[in-house]
Amino acid sequence: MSEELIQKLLEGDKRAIAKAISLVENEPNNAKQLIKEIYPYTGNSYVIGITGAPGTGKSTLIAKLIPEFLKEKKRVGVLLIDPSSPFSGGAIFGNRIRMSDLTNDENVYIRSMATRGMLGGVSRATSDAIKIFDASGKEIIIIETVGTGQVDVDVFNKVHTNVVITVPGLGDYVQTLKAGILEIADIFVVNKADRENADRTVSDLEEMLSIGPKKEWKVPIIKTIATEGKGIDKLYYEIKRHQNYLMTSNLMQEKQKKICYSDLIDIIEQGIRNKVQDKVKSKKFDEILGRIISKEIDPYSASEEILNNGKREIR
Ligand SMILES: Nc1nc2c(ncn2[C@@H]2O[C@H](COP(=O)(O)OP(=O)(O)OP(=O)(O)O)[C@@H](O)[C@H]2O)c(=O)[nH]1
Ligand SMILES: [Mg+2]
Repeated sequence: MSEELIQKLLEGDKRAIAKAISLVENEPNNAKQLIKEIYPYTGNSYVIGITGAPGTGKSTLIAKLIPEFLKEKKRVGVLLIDPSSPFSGGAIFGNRIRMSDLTNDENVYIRSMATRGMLGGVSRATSDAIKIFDASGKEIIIIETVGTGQVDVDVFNKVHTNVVITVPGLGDYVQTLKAGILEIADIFVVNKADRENADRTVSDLEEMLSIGPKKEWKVPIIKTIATEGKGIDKLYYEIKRHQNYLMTSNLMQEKQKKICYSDLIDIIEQGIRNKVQDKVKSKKFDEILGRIISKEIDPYSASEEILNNGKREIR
């Protein structure tokens, strides 16, 4: 990316943001250089995760939540991480539709990221996109992800406030995610509260939360009807309250440290994985593979030979 484009990105230019995120999606190596250059300009955003099973109403809810931030003159970036799973193939389209009213607002930037076939890993791309939004001056960043464990984006390691959405009748879903979901939720939303059994879902959640270890932050459970904009004010209030809670304790620094930690580990892991790929593509690898097949060498010794650049491990 040219100096000029970086300058534009820092000024919040939508086209520059779009280019930068495309770089992250398609050319991870060039994106690396970009992130290095913009990193000093990051650190001013508040990041909110909206996680939930497909179709629970995440996009509808986000579309209703954005205006609340706009009222406060905040600039908002939204990243929709579209699952690659076949059963929610229509997600990109649905997400766009639900937010189409907002895309023309100069203070809102909405971007989907398709995870299918992405080079360099979804987790990396997500962290990089957050940095791009951050450097471009978005004070609020909202990340929509499907929390089914299918798309392995541990988004809760990248956000300040994680909102987990469920709907009435998704009891089994909540059950299966039980342990994990309790750990990662800062706020629970029971959306589609116009449906039967919403109160039952709330009390099920309450019960689950009461079993878990007591924490200083009591996870609120909010009922919403996203399609009608009901309960959005409460959700907005709780997000603010959680932000305030982090800010007024030293938890914000802890959170920041956790985010940087997982980011760094992620980058190191990706680097090692790339190195493995390089090794696999080498001629030497093919040759050693042949030797394993013909029993000339066992796979452990072979891997030692590869990792030590041809030398056997000496004991
Ligand atoms: N009855 C009812 N329907 C809702 C509510 N909120 C959203 N929906 C509907 O649920 C469907 C899915 O909504 P989305 O906002 O696309 O859900 P999502 O979680 O973003 O879906 P994916 O991105 O595909 O995972 C749409 O048809 C919405 O109109 C609600 O509170 N009540
Ligand atoms: Mg959606």
